[in-house]
Amino acid sequence: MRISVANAAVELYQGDITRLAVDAMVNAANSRLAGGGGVDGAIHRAGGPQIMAECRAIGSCPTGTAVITTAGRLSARWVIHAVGPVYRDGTRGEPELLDGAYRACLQLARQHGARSIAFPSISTGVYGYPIEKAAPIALAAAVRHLQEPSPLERVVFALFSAADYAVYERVLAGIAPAAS
Ligand code: AR6
Repeated sequence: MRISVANAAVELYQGDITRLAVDAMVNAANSRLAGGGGVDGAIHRAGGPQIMAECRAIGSCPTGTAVITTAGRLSARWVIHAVGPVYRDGTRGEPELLDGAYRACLQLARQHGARSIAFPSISTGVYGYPIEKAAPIALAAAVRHLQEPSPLERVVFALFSAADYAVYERVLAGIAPAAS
């Protein structure tokens, strides 16, 4: 699925994010930038050791923010490591922190002149954020960003499972009329 926002597109893709060719690939990292499972493991495996070397040099990244490295062997120029919140009950600032992580990525992409970016569904795996609650935050952050001047022409959300894709599809269909 794809919708237009200003001169850009928001697209949904089902599958492994590391297979995409984009300027900026977002990783769902932890605040120690220590690597891990899920999409973090997949990105470091596919991209090779250069990415972890740069993460070590940066050191850490507070929850709700993001840092940028090069992308090793990936078909990308940069990896943006975003740290989403661990979900507890939704009253511990989780929505603001998740929105902050997406906004930080989009801002870094803008600062670096990226024309395309791919996001995984940050926090909705190991960190337990319910995807029905996370998808509107993710998509709204992208739409808001594209309504302001930005070099981004494509914002792709890579959803690993068909079930996750269906949730994003439903939410995106709901915001499409207001976005275009
Ligand atoms: N491509 C796209 N999406 C993927 C891929 C992939 N290759 N692999 C998994 N996903 P998670 P989090 C989906 O757990 O919840 C790590 O250990 C997955 O199905 O990767 O933010 C970090 O080091 C889910 O929908 O990230 C942190 O410690 C989504 O990506 C912690 O997990 C996010 O799941 C971060 O947890």
